[in-house]
Amino acid sequence: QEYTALKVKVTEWSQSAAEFLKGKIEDDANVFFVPATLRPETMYGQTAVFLGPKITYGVYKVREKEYYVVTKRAAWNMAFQGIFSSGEEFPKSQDQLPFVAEAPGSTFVGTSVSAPLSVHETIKILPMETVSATKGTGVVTSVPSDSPDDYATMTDLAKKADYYGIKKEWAELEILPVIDTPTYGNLTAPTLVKKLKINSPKDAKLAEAKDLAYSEGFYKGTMLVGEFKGETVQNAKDKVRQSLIKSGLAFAFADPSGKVVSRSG
Ligand code: ZZB
Repeated sequence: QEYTALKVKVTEWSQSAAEFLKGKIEDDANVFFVPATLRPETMYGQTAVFLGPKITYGVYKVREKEYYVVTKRAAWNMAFQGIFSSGEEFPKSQDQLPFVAEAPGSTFVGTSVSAPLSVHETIKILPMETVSATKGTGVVTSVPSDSPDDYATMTDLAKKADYYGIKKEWAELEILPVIDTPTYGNLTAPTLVKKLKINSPKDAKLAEAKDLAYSEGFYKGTMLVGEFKGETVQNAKDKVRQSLIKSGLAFAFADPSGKVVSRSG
């Protein structure tokens, strides 16, 4: 599975993350959460970055004063793809990774980050219970306009903010239309979630909603924002990806053990 790995930069740590990282990285270092996405053309609509609250994330040193936060499994895959310039190029074991520290996702919740292309200047790290530890990087960028899972999770987070230990407004950023489609309009995910009467992030119908959103968006979608506004998603997808990679805001990342089925991505 070939993903686009996006460099989402930390602008302000949550209190628990700041305490945890104290003395472990330089004060002037750049730290990035790195979500893996199959939908680079939707990055304009990012409203949060999700971590599994109970999943363990590592902080890895990429080069001088630059760190990535991902699962150990993803760091191991990155090492073999030559993404780290520090550490062993072909590590023989996981202890040769350029590892600095590790903590559960919950430690980072509330951290402010700046996500490439997002219309929102900064967004928050938020918890998502359905993140898979064994897919991509374990970091997921939230695009509630076009991802039914993300819309269902954002809705739930806003509804039960106290329970999740977050501020309600962190989960209530404006949802901007990114892609227009003939069947579901310009907010595909909210439309599908309502149509299929999905009311929980764990609803089994989300799998169907995701399949419908993927194919409608890819085969029939048109860009409503950004550099390739007016173009079909089929045309714009790779252009957005290449533009992000060229500007150093993203890189190609393969997940060798991911599903092999092609998903129009
Ligand atoms: C942004 C985005 C925007 C995504 C969208 C989807 C959609 P798949 O299809 O099952 O292979 N993702 C990535 N890693 C994880 C993880 N560890 N746990 C849970 N979800 C994860 O999954 C690929 C998509 O699932 C990725 O693309 C990512 O969300 C999420 F508008 O990135 B996507 C209709 C989907 N729309």
